[in-house]
Amino acid sequence: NILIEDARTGLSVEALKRAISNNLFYVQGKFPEIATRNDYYMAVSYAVRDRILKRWVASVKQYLDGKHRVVSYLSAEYLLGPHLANNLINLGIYKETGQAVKELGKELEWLIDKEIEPGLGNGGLGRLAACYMDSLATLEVPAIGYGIRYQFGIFEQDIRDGWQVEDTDNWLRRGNPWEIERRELNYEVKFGGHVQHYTDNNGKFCSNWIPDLVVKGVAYDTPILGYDVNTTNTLRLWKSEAPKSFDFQLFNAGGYNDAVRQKIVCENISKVLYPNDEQEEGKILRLQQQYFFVSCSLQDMLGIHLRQGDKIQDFYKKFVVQLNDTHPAIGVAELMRLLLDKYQLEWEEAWDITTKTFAYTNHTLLPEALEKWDLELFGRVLPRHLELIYEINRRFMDKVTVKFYGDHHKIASLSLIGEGPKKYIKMANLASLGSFAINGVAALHTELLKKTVLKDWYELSPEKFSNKTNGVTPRRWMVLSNPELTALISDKIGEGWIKNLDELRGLEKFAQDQDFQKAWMDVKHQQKVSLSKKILQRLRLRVDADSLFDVHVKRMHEYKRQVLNALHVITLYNRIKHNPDIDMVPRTVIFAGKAAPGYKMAKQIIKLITSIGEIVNNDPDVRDRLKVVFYPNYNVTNAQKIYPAADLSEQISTAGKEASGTGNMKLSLNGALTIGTLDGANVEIRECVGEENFFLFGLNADEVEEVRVNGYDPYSYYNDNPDLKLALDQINDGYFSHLNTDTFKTLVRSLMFDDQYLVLADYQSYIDAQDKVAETFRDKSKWAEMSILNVARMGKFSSDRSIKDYCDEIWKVKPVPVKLKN
Ligand code: 26Y
Repeated sequence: NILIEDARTGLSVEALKRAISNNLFYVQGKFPEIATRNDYYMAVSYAVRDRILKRWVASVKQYLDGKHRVVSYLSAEYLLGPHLANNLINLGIYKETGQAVKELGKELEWLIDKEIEPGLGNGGLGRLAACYMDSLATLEVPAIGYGIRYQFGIFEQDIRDGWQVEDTDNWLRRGNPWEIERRELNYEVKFGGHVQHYTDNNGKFCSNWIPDLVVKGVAYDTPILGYDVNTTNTLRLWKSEAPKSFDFQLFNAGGYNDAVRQKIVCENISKVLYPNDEQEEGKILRLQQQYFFVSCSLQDMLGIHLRQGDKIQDFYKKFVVQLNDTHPAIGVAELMRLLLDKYQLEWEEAWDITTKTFAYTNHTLLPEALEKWDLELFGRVLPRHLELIYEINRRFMDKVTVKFYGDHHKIASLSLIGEGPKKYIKMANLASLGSFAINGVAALHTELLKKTVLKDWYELSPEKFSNKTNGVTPRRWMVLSNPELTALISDKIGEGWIKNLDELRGLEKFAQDQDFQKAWMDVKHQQKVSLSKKILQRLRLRVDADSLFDVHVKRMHEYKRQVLNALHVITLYNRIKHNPDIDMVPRTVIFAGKAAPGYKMAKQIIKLITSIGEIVNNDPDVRDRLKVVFYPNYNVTNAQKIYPAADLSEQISTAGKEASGTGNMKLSLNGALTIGTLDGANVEIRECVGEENFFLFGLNADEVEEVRVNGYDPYSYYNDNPDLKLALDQINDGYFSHLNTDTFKTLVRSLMFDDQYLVLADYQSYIDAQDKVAETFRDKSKWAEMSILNVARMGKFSSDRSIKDYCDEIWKVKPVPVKLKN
């Protein structure tokens, strides 16, 4: 018995080796002589999955049989990153597997690099969902993540002639060993059509939704294993298909072509991730995607609940549903529909259950990112939900009108329906009304939410509001991506920090230790050499690993102010041109990030950066003092290579615009010092690491507001600052674009005459802070000390801490340890 168990799921090198060989032969029908790199990758992954599966089964049994509350995380995006290495770390068999693969004549790293990452998200919000799934499992909290199995994730970015070009992300092309297709687990989702109303035999009002399209959602499960625990939660992603019965009907009626067309319409729903981040588009397909996955997920939860023989009324005791922004907010109306129309509850009871089920996280203050649906369009896709939203709103407005009698402005602002030339549905209001808890993602963000976007909701229900500052998982963002730093830290303070990040504090006492400083900077240097090699390979550009690695990586967006950084680069360049022998700290400025394909300005900013790079990198006067890199296709895989090599982390958004940021945390945890504004979680990072270890600059959120109120005039900053004027004139006159003055025309105009994000207002302050960075970097020992202290004090920013806060204060759930029975 024990022997069999061992052969299949044992963790020794021997057992792993046999498992990999067995997989290669019995699953893939390959033998070493003909097996490809991908075959080996698959074999290792299946061997690892076998070991996760028994933990998964144990977890599911333990908490779906029991009386534990389960956290249900609803998110349209999961930016997971590659699975193999992460699972090896969480299982604790990285070394053993490396050895096993070696004995089979291959290199584990070579296989790990073969994995195509699932890029089922845009940026911060999607990556946060992935970090939270890791922490939920690690903290042994029963949880299920629900989302969409996009056939194409976030596009791949290539740079041609300095411009971004997009390519489709066919991430499933070599198969996906981490998911299990569950054909038997599927639900029907209705779209369009109309609603019939009638009174049944008991005199009860009933509604019958007759759709004009029915889609089937099929579950694909991916196990999410925690670190150093047995707990393995489920990420359940829905794929859309045509229901068999439906095309059959059409087919019988002689409509073969219609049936085929219908099939394509159905499959289109989960076809592709929308690549917009923080820019609402209002596309019908996107609404269909949202409703599709939310409906499948709620049907699934209700099924699980009722199968356990519990009363429908107790649904909220079994599941607490977290809404990752408003993208799944339609769930409020959908749960109402299911409770009313399917389970025949009365309105009050259904509303009571619904509002005890949902909690809502807001991730943005940008007005252009707030979801609104044209009411007419909405009614065409979801006629029954439109009725329900009207009724929810009617009852709500009745109360509000009494409470705020005469305050028409407030009443209009609270309404779920916006009026104007066209009526629209406000998803943030639906989410706020339908949830028992509302949170922002950093202290400043939550305060601003209460004062601006959700002000009226805060005044109506202050008890619903709380802050939950974001965090990141140290497993992926330190242990996996920076094994050298991990070893150095563990050597000093043991391995406890990996699960209890506050223990990093133990590093403080070594901050001035010369030997430790040297070892610390050696690790950093080694990482910079590695990244330099990648840059050479990818871009045929040589960079100096001794230079200051100045890193600005995130989605391209005007509010994130990559342009401000570009202006600094030009300023440094001009200093060299003005004084060719100038003694300055050599820098490598590294940018990376995708622009939404329809976001013209963001694309122009990429072109600006690559154009500056072309001039700077090829100017013999510059020598090795300045290099500009635009690293293409920023994704989780590339981020894991970039963060460890960073000396300086650029977090320079206009104050009040970045809800939290999480790249700021990842870079800092890898030893980079931050240059940043008082925005998002930067405020808290600075508080933790100490103001003396943070390069602060720029206006704060209040001052930004004040400047705007007093009438901001960017042109005067341009006129009054010769360095700034020179830089902008050069861009404008085609200095970086072969004298072509059209290339950056819109960009320069926007900066000089509009400058929504106050780039010009913060320019000088930024330059001064950068000069201070350079001066500090000259003192290697000082820099090392700051970097060590910085890491030592970052414990708060573990996603374990965030998840604990959610568990204690919102979800009211406790860990349920999973034991393996043999
Ligand atoms: C409505 C649609 C176009 C849309 C799609 C994606 C709107 C927003 C998004 C994504 C938003 C996002 O990623 N927000 C980021 O969330 C992070 C996690 O909380 C924050 O750290 C970050 O500041 C915020 O910009």
